[in-house]
Amino acid sequence: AHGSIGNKQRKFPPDFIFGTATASYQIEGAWNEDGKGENIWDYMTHTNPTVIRDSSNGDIAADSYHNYKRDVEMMRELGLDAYRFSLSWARILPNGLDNEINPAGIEFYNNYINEMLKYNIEPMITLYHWDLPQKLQELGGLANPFFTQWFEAYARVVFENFGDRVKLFITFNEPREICYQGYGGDTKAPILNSTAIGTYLCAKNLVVAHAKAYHLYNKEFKPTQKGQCGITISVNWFEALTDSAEDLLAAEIKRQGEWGLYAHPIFSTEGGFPKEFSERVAEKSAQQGYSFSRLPDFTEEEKAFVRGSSDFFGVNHYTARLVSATEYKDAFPVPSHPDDIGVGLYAPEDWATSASVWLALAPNSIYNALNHLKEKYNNPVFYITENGWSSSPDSGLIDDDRVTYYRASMESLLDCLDDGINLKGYMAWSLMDNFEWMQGYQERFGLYHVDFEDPARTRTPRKSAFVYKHIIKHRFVDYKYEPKIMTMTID
Ligand code: PNW
Repeated sequence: AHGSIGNKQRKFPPDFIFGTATASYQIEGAWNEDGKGENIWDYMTHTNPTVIRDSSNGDIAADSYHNYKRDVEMMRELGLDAYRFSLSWARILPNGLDNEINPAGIEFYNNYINEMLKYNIEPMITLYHWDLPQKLQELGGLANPFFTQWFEAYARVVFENFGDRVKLFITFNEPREICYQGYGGDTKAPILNSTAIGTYLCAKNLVVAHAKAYHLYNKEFKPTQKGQCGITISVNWFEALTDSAEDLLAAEIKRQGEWGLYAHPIFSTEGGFPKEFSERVAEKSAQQGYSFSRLPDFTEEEKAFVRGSSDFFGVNHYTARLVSATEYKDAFPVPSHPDDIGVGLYAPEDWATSASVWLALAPNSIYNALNHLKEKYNNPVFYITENGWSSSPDSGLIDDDRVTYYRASMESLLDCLDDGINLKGYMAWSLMDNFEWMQGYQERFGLYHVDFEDPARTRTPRKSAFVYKHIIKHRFVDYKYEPKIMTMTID
């Protein structure tokens, strides 16, 4: 269904929201200024710098703490309807708990929000994009069941201070990356490497914490503030390599184990962790000599509390894989989360590759993922809250591969809209180059290039910025459009 159907040019409806996304630790810098507390990324990069590919950190990053007006100017240049960004928990609550609120942190976000609103740019706030206050990590972080209380207390401070002007709240960014990479593995802070246990404790506490924040908003704030509160889950598309029953089941188990763990408790009608995956972990746990399943249970009360606790489904979507039941599965340590899933993955060679090993351009994968979620969870309101392409630091401003990727994404979005998927908006990752976690500054996702050698952190639009701007303005994908003189203006 790609391209225009017949002669009819496919257009985005006027109320479709286009934006870009960023995250606090990746852009803000000012890691110890004006009363901000230490978070797990500050702690990890300072105590263990070599875990980052170029031994860098987010101490300064894109220095958005001091450049926020320039950030908003870039949003205006692009003609954005919305901007998704995250709050640094430790900038607001230096020790993580609400007995001590940092007024300078509140002021910074007020300034950022007010600057956006001045130009009709709708702020979309993520409460948690991976930068947990270090004090709370020392108590176990998301593996401690009291995390749910700490998060609720933080959420209250956020709704109280910003909810009069901010109408779109996202509790968590990417539970899978938090739990699987940070608690299960060593590819995100706090690098706990507790694959068989930590991943699942985190998963359960995270969805309950999300639901607590949701219910708090719903009961105490929504009646007057009238906004929406949801969650963002990374949903890459996983499709069976062949039509064999084994491969079809493998693909379903992969989907359940990757994002179903977080989506099913919240968006399904039955609630709780996904059935086949839960049974598999319970069985393996028994074989492995545990007297309990490594995947915790929900009580019926918890299930009911979590079920339906989201006003929308935020999807971060980047790529896809083909899934096979037989290949590679014995390569994983036992017990481990990848062994619990136990499948092989392929990316066909004709999918264009980016600067990130995990990111290839898969055909129509936004549509494939959303169409699956629509069927499974009864067509909730969707936002694509991230989608983007990486290039190497020296790749310059003419980013034709990124332009190709974004145009393909736009066609996929239009397929979603044609098919009645309840998709309301799209946030490109990212507004500008930033600290790409374990990859440091070696993978760039920005529509704007950032010069990290320059103390001013000068931002310069790439070709993709002009193309995205053109799409937002004209509401369709114009393949004839070629920005010639790359001078940015505010229209
Ligand atoms: C996202 N995958 O993470 C994060 O939310 C951003 O902070 C990050 O900068 C961006 O993607 C680019 O990496 C993901 O394996 C990382 O498919 C990996 C995947 C998905 C999302």
